Amino acid sequence: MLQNDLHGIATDHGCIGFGVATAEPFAGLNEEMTERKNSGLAANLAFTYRDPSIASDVRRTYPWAQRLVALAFPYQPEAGRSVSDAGSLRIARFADGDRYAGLRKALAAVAARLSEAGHRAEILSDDSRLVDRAVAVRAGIAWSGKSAMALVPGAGPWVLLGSVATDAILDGGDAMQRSCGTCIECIPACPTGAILDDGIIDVPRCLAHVLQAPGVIPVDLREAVGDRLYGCDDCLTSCPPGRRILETAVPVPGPRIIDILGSTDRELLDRYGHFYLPGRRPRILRRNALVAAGNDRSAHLEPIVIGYAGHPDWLLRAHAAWAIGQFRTGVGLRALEQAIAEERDGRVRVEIHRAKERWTTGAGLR
Ligand code: B12
Ligand code: SF4
Ligand code: SF4
Repeated sequence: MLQNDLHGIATDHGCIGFGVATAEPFAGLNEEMTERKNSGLAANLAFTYRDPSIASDVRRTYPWAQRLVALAFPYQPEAGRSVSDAGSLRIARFADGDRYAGLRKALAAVAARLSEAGHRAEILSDDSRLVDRAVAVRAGIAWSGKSAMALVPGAGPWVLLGSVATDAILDGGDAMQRSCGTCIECIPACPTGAILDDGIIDVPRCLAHVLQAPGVIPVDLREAVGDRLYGCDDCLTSCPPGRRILETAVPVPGPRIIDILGSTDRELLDRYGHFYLPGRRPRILRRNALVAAGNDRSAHLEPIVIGYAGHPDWLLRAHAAWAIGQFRTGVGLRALEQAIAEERDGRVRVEIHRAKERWTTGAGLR
């Protein structure tokens, strides 16, 4: 039977979750997303938020859709555990390599089997036209965690999601009835307090967003950025249903801050071109690494950070000024004084003045 074949294909391709959801619109989701957008909770996210009326109703894209075959693909323990070491950076595990590759293959194999049986089949995963977690929960393969993560028994939050829209009338299960119960571990684990309520994330404060958004990183979030280069896993690592699988993952050292700051754009794109980088420009990686350098404060980083005070890109000069202020050394103070004498960009001047204030308001030299 087709349904069993599809399940078998998904399992053979390493999926931990397989389920079928109806293709009805997700009641109330368009309004919910529009409300989050209007209240600022969704920051200025594009993706699904570009048009929530589409993302909440797959038939706006594929009017023939009857079912969504939902898959959950685990990426632990293969992705390893991040380690925090002086002078180095952490990358969220879903982004350290192409973790979607296995899921894409599984979705393609499911779609191929549906086509072979004479049905229409279109793959949707991390696509602006569908909210993947809503599909996974409706298909009965995940429950919705307080962290907003879709949690799958056996892997917790360490799964990537996708589905195949089809006109085949497959049997659907019920939405998963599990819940987080009394657990609240992800809420205090979030470094910026971005988890507001059951499944509601204050996106402007979520570091996964902050580190991929263009422009200036808000000053009040820079210390919370810590040693992150891209993404944030704290609400995943703190989540008990994912702990057992994470314990079997081996520690993976991250890149050195000095290497990121010392690499050319070409080298950064070769290594990290699979990240979401606005405009495909690696400047946000340098920006993030400057903030991490200011948090790290290892002495060997100060000269390269000071070098960035003269960078042609205003965004990098601005974050370099903040980072220099974090080192609080005499060399740094002199670098800021020289920078303010030459700086014409108002956005950078504000940062330099703020960094210099550290000395005049009593923070003093280290
Ligand atoms: C935009 C986006 C982000 C944004 C905003 C995330 C957010 N929580 O709102 C940012 C950049 C911050 C982000 C971060 C991350 N993301 Co992201 N992201 C997306 C994206 C592209 C769209 C999500 C979206 O539109 N959500 C809208 C909100 C409203 O829905 P939701 O919370 O996702 O789903 C629930 C609601 O829809 C609810 N629902 C359904 N109907 C209704 C009706 C009503 C009335 C209500 C109230 C609710 C409701 O049910 C769903 C399940 O609980 C999806 C891919 C996709 N196309 O779906 C990936 C996705 C959600 N991200 C993913 C990942 C891995 C991450 C990170 C872990 C990455 C990292 N390590 O840095 C973090 C986790 C942060 C977090 N705690 O959520 C995975 C999540 C896998 C999983 N197991 O849940 C997805 C599904 C990508 C994928 N295909 O695998 N992400
Ligand atoms: S990804 Fe990080 S910042 Fe965002 S909600 Fe989870 S713990 Fe908080
Ligand atoms: S940490 Fe606890 S409350 Fe948060 S998502 Fe995981 S199980 Fe749910």
